[in-house]
Amino acid sequence: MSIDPQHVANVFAEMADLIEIKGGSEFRIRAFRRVAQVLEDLPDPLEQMLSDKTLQEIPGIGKGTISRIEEILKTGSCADHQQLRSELPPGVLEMLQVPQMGPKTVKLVHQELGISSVDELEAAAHAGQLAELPRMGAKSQTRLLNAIAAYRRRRGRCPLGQALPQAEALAALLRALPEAKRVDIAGSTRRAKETIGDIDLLVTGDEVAPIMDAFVGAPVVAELLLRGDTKCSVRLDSGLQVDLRVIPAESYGAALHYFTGSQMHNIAIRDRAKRSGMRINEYGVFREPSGERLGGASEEEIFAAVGLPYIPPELREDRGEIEAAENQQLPQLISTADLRGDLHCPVNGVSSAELETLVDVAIGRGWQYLALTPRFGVGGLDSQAFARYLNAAKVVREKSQALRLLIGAEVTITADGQIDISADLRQALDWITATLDVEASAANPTERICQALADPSIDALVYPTGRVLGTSDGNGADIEAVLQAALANNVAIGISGDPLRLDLDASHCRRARDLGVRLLVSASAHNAQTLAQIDYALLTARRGWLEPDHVLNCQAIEQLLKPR
Ligand code: DGT
Ligand code: CA
Ligand code: CA
Repeated sequence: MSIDPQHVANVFAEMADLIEIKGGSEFRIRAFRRVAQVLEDLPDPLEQMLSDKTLQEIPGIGKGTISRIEEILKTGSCADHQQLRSELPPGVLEMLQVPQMGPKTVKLVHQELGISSVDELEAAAHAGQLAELPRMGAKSQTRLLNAIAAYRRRRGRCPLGQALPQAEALAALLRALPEAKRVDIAGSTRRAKETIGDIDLLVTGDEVAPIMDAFVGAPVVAELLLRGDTKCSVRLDSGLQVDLRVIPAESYGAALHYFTGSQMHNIAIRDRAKRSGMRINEYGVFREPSGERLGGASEEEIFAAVGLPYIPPELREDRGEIEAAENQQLPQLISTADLRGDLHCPVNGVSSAELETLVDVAIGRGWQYLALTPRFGVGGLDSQAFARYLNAAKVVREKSQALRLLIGAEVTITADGQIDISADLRQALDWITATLDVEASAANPTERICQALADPSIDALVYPTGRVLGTSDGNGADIEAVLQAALANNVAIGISGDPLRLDLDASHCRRARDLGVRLLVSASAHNAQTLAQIDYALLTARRGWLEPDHVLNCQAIEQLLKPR
């Protein structure tokens, strides 16, 4: 597998949290958090920056840090990390996974009440003990109980953007085997559901044993859960479970269709077959009652047997796709080749070198335009840094012949439904994306967003719900009202490919499509490396039935710029 800087960053962030809970050195806490931040925003691949020694030129990255990073890359952890983990009960770490439980609160409940697990935390909240702690209260106690419930619901499901790379790496490992004739990802991962329970892989090949041996022996496999004649299940280091099935070629299509699901879609297809005197299962299509085999080698044969065209996996939820197929009205789903650029790019680093790298990657994807939208104000660049960005971006724009660079910003919507940006700056920018700052937003999210959307200088609303998968349900705005306001004001709505957001989600994409709201498929990249996240936004758009016509960044640049 490729080197994942995010994992290394997570280890450093966790070490900082652990030190904070134990009450250790402020200096070390800050130092480790800084390293985590640096690793998340690397301008170049980590592997390369280690080998050409550019990593250690970044302030805050010393010799000790480099050797810790190397250790983490080799073993997944480092000695300090292991030591810190051993000093606290494991349940204390788990509490950090609960939304709203930062290290400060975990420390507070651990020290004051001796709470060492999520279960104990829940019991204490029910007993009203938390409300008596400093900085807590009855309200935060209720919020915490909701957060624990949300955590329990989501535990075990992994965001698509984290599961898909793991599925693809395993599929690549299997494809490299001479015995494997065909390998596919199935299940919810193939349907691009926003969270994944487990990964399902399908292989067909001449021999089962060598394929299973290679799978079980993969470096990322932590534990073998089950090994049968045709099925094998493992748990990965990441905690994800993977089911592998080895299928004979003649039933491969039937199995791929069956194990892609969804279950509701399968049931609807089987019922349809039954009505025509056929039986469909994971082994094939059969005439009833004779049992004569009619097909099953390809998925197309399954659909053809029930008189339907091929239905793309992202639509297979029994949410109208079978009727649409029957009426020859399946959407011509958007694909990578339809994208002409990205219009939401909240870059962190804004030096001309970083912007040039980004432009190069965008050109490499065949794009014609790119809107830079660093966050301005709250949680982003201050006026001075923004001025430096404007200068750097102009230099890069001058040089960029192959790609039209739009100089923009991501601005936050204030408590009174305004965007906090001067008239001069509005004039200077080609493109403005707005978002509600979730941290600061409690009251009237719907009104504030809708009011802001009436501002003619806003081109797009990004992170419309503000949700973070597994952490936060978001800003609480009434999304239907927001979509209506976007339609009325001709503002596009972003679909973020940020693996933890996928915001707007697929079902609201479909609603936006039906209303006629324009959408924007975006990587929401913070740097050149994360531009590839656009794939997750694209998959979400496909699950939302979107065609190129519904998506702003499938249009030519002349068609999408508003007059300023
Ligand atoms: P997940 O893993 O929870 O994210 O969702 P899936 O859809 O990947 O579900 P999974 O892994 O349990 O099973 C993969 C597919 O296999 C599922 O989408 C449909 C099919 N399948 C599994 N169990 C049944 C069943 O009892 N009946 C039918 N009709 N299909 C099933
Ligand atoms: Ca699955
Ligand atoms: Ca499964």
